[in-house]
Amino acid sequence: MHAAAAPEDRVWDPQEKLPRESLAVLQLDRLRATAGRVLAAQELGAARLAAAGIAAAADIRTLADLAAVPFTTKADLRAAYPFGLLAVPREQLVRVHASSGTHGKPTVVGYTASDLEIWTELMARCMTMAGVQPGMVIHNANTYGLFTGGLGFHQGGERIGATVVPVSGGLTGRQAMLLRDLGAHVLVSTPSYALAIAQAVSDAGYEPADLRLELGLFGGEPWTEGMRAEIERQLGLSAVNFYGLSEMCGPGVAAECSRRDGLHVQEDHFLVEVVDPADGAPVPTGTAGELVFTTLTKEAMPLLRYRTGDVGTLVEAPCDCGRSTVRLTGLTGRHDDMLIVRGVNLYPSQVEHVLLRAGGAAPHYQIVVERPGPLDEVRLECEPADRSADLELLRARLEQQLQVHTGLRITVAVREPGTVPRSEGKAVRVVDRRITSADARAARTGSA
Ligand code: DLL
Repeated sequence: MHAAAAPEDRVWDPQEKLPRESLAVLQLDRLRATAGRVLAAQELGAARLAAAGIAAAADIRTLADLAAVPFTTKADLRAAYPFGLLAVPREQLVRVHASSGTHGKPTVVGYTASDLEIWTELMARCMTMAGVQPGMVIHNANTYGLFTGGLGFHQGGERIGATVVPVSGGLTGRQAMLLRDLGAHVLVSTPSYALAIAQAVSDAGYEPADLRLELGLFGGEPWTEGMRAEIERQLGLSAVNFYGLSEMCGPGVAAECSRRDGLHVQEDHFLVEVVDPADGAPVPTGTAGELVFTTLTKEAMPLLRYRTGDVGTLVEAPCDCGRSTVRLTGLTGRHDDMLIVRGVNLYPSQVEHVLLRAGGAAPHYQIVVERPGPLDEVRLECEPADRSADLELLRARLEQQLQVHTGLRITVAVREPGTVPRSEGKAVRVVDRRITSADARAARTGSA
């Protein structure tokens, strides 16, 4: 057993509770230092600062001055691939990672020794906040490699003084065996891979009670409350949400405390804004919009007002846990994951929500979009929770509830259990065949 101290009372770094006035002073100080580094060594950032009339760090008088600086975008990172946004000589990098990059080249990010140290501390903070304690066994099933989810949690776990098992992703049957044999208290993975592991645990004939799991640290992709409940039920643990992106550091940008009521943003290292994705204008606090981050301590690749494409909402009300940082809620997905089907906006997470609330369906799904004729058609491929279920009834119920909750007619195909593709990392939720079907039509009519 572990020390009796209530995990929710443990804080890794007293700075997490800094009064907001002191936090603002620290942020301004760090923003100026960042601007100084950018002006000296990052051409693109320097041009963006110049566009806002900032020629020297001292020209930044208040945090609000940042609002005049043009955004940095994923396209800027692609154009600078691989090392064009470094603010230090390449030789000072001790590590590179990369974002998953579903379209074309990945986004490469670099770390100086100081960047790695700060990232490790942020992970120790967030993992402590989630309830990880020294001595716990952490089974890390995030992929080790360019993905920040592997090494990020590894570093944080070691820093706390936990025992890290670097299993990485894949060989899912073996994951179940190791979870049991090594007595893991903490599982780290993407939420979708946690379900694949849960399946392997059950296939191996283990019950959750045969495992010692207490906590699951999940992130890297959007997941709904329904998914959280399902993972908690299947694995007998308490599931905690972690958010982050390689461009900032990886995981460690925001995570939930024991209240599980929004993810605390590590604001002494990242300035967060929420803007209207259409025009970039700030939205009122409490309104959903696109998350924009500015790094405050990064040396290798500082980024000013980086547009993440992620949708979220900020909560400023103080949290019972005593941390002073703002919280992030409503992480429903990337703005560009939103499908526009017959003029209606559809996020995969809306479909997940309905699927898991309807009852009777397993938490594995894929959304297929096609354009067989003039109109888009959407099909939800899913599986029954129980082999003996009335599949026709399940299909009809899901179709009816999807229509009510999304306003779209979505056909449902209830497949044989085990046939919907499983992920070993980030799940592919949408298969968009519209482009290829249009290309195919064009090819058939000779107009390609
Ligand atoms: O996914 C970092 C990470 C790893 C975070 C493990 C948490 C846990 P990237 O591969 O660069 O980095 O992908 C970042 O993943 O912009 C979001 O679109 C999405 N994402 C990450 N965490 C969440 C989450 C890592 N908790 C991109 N909820 C981000 C929703 C998330 N989306």
